[in-house]
Amino acid sequence: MFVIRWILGRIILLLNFVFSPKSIKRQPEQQADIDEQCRTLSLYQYPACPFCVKVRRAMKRHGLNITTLDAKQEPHRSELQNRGGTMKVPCLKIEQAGEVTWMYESNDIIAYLNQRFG
Ligand SMILES: N[C@@H](CCC(=O)N[C@@H](CS)C(=O)NCC(=O)O)C(=O)O
Repeated sequence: MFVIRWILGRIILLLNFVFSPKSIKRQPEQQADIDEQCRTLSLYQYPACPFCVKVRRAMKRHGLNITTLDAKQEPHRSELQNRGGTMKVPCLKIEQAGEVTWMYESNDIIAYLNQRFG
């Protein structure tokens, strides 16, 4: 089972690499503004998880430089479990006006990114 999942994961990463979406091109000052906003976001994810790949592709399309954290590694694993509340990826951590929101579900995360940066 582990081997099959590992092979499937490599296939997903290969397809994602070959068919990588193009990033939107912005004026440097616009991109700098987006980059500043993205400093308050972090994506807890697994590299080969298909739901995480879907979110990372949306980030690439929108040209979002959001920090990605491997939720299999510490301290990210414990942070996600203890502060987010569930050990599930992808999860977008949103820090805004002193409040932290942990957004789960790839479709919800993509809808949020589309609405905020689309
Ligand atoms: N419906 C969720 C599915 C997410 C999901 O099933 N993620 C798996 C990894 S692919 C997970 O976090 N499983 C729990 C674990 O690995 O501990 C979404 O679209 O985000």
